[in-house]
Amino acid sequence: MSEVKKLKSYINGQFVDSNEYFDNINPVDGTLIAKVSEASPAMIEAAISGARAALTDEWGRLSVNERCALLHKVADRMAEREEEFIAAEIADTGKSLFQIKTIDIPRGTANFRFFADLARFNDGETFITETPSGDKALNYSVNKPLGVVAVISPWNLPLLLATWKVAPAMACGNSVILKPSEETSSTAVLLAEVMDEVGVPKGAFNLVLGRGKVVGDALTGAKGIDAVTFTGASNTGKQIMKSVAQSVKPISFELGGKNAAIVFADADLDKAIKGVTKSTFTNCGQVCLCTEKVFVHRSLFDRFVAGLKQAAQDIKIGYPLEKDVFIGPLVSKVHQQKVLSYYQLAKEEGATVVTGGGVPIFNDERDNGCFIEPTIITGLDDNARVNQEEIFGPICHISIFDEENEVIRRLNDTDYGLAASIWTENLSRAHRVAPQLDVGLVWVNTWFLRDLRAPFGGVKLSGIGREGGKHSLAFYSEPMNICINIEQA
Ligand code: NAD
Ligand code: 6OD
Repeated sequence: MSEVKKLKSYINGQFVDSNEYFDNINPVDGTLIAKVSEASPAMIEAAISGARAALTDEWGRLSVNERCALLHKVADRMAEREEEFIAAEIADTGKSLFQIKTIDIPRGTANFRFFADLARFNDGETFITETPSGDKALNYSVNKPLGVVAVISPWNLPLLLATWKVAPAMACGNSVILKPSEETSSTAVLLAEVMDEVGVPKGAFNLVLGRGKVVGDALTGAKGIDAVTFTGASNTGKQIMKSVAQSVKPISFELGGKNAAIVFADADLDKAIKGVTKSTFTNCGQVCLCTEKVFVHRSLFDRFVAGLKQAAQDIKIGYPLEKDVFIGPLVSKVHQQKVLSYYQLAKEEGATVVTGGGVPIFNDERDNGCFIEPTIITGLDDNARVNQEEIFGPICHISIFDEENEVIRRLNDTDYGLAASIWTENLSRAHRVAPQLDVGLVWVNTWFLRDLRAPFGGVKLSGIGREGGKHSLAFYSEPMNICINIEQA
């Protein structure tokens, strides 16, 4: 029997084992993938002091060009080891090979290339000031790193969302301590190996593995952490906010969503059905941007429901490497139970189940996994819990609307505000409606089409701050003003 793999933290240039482990389980069939060594308090301390020292050691002395060239080497090595990243992400999440190959892993690599190029242009401002005495002054700003940045990332797009923060933070000259989700440590360990292989100076990138309530909480409250950047659930965000309040650290929060799609009477129906299928069921509904509520104009309602039902029933669920599989399992048994509890709640709240609502039976080892049926429901009020709380699974509720103003009001009537999508062939309507939606991001006749330069983030319970392009640089660096008196002859 081969020995079970052990996943270790990477601290100040060394892989370190705490000898305290928890299991990393494959959600496809419930088998053990690896044992994860949970970082001890002493290891967290060592990561912080290593990261602090790096700010003035070799890492801190690199020029922006040298730093960014190194980050390109990270991307190059990730690309060389792409097959290993793909296999690791598949094992941890059970996602389809198609999704991992087209979204998760290439975006992980692209994040390093993009921010390495962009950070070279993180220029400051200059002002010539005329003083009351008749002298002049030159005011200019230099962008300095924040210091040691704690990056806490979720399990749904593990490599993509970790690198979305690690890459700009490092490009701006910070040293980083990454705490990935306990469900998905594998690609983070590969990333640490890559950092080591390409010669990233010790302490610049650290990885601490472990559970959120243990390692994550210890990290956010620790002295020596200068900023916290977090992607995850809104409730976790509330806890982190309390933890960082004592030391008033800067925070960047990408949190949960309860995103809606609107299908107007002038939509291209086939396009809308295809788009909402993608936005509801991609990654088994485990993208913060996924649609969980659909408002359809009365004139299209019956045809839309029938079309989406057919599309949901046509989705192939199965093994990650199986041909034409669109969705795999949910990430864990705990998450499967959570989503199933919402399927049950929907019935208790009086929903009509159009399709799905349970767990698929395979009669093989996948019955030990975390699969769930794509589900469509109708008939609930907007204020039903199922229509207000984030489920994070492959389910949407479809309801009827009549008027443009009515649907804008109903879409905005939620505590969340991450993303929305609008389906219409009327250009004026698209431009008129989009800015009235209380969200950070609106897609028109598309979904999850990303430009890394564009601002990304939510309002209300969906987050604080923006990432993407210059917004990431603005968070991960701080302008310092230098004012020079210029005496006039
Ligand atoms: P989660 O909040 O449970 O965990 C996210 C990370 O936080 C993990 O690394 C976890 O270990 C850590 N954590 C948990 N408790 C902590 C604590 N008390 N202190 C510090 N760290 C702690 O979220 P999840 O279940 O991994 O991910 C799903 C959630 O993330 C959904 O709500 C989803 O909408 C949200 N999400 C949002 C975005 C976005 O960009 N807005 C992107 C992806 C996921
Ligand atoms: O594409 C991105 O940059 C991004 N942050 C996606 C987030 C997806 C949430 O699950």
